[in-house]
Amino acid sequence: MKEALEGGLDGAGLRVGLVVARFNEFVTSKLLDGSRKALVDHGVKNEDVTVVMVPGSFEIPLAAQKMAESGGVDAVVCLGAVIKGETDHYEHVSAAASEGISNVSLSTGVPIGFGVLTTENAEQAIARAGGDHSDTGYEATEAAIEMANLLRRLDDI
Ligand code: INI
Repeated sequence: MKEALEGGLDGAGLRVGLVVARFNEFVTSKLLDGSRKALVDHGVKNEDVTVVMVPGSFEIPLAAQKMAESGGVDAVVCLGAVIKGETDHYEHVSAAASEGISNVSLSTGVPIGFGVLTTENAEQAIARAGGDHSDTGYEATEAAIEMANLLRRLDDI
């Protein structure tokens, strides 16, 4: 059996697009901080990063699709925070975001890091945005880098 292929986390030369929701900005700004840290840690150059802001998580898929279709990015990272306590259409917004983002990735072939938090309350969201639980912005960005590298390797098999 051949060795398993993995993408790895070398971001040198990768062009990355970030789509960030302004809704719940007190969380999404922290997700963006985590994402930027991952990009720096893994060698993605500042000039290779394009950031776009959208009103809320519902709007993320369309902006991600446009970016992915542009041919100008190797990977996209989507960052948003859908907090249950604050809306009765939580299910609709979170489903539209997650299904939409997944569909964009599959239909365009561009890897997308999924950094949209869906939580019961603001405390949980903060904890997962670089607080004491996890750093979803950082992790979603690493996933996007790894998948972009893996797809390049899969072109050669
Ligand atoms: N958008 C979010 O990103 N998070 C939320 O928690 C949220 N809530 O609570 O409603 C939210 N709503 C806005 C939505 O994403 C759209 O921007 C809006 O419906 C306009 O299309």
